[in-house]
Amino acid sequence: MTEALVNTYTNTNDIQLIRMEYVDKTAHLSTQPNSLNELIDLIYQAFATNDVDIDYVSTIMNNYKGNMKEWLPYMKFQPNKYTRNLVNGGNGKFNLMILCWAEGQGSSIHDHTNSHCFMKCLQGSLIETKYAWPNDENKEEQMRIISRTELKEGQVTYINDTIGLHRVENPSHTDTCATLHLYVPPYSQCNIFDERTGRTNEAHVTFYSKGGQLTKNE
Ligand code: 2CO
Ligand code: FE2
Repeated sequence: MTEALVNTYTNTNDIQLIRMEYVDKTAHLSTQPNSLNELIDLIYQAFATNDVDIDYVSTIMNNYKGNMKEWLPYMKFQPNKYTRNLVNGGNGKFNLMILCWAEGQGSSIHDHTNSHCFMKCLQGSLIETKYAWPNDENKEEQMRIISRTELKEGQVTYINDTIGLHRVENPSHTDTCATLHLYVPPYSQCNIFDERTGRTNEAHVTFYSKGGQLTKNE
């Protein structure tokens, strides 16, 4: 599954051929990262070209187990809002980050600014609610839920704007949650939506820390 397939090729044989090419492009790469650094190396190699092989990236995110010691520099919880902590800026091609959700914290309903979004639950569990895009921006309507899924420890999910919008929440009142997110390409602005009306607003997304160092929330 690659982005480049969508519009350029319409003939089934072409699609088959191109798909094989993409399989070849990642075929030499390991699918088993044994550390966070190995995962980062593989992501860099997977994005050596501008193609995004969604299956391959999901596989390595899924196979990465890691441990708390590797995540600790990025595990920073705040009482008022979930925090976004940059692990690696991917030379401008991607952003890998750890999001820390304190008890009961959640996001607004949002899009991903035409980026690919991979998300893995490292610790705890999350609820992901997917929504359809509002039909008519002039008509105020309750937003339609497409699915509501629990993302358990170790699991990976993927979303982009074609699939829809989502809200992510830590439903637990006793446990925190940490997730690993990969956005390709990186983005600093997204749209947030009001569930009851579908009304939208632009939001700037910020990092609470970068490389383990607190930022002043740019
Ligand atoms: N997209 C949200 C963010 O980057 C988190 S929800 O998972 O994609 O803040
Ligand atoms: Fe998101």
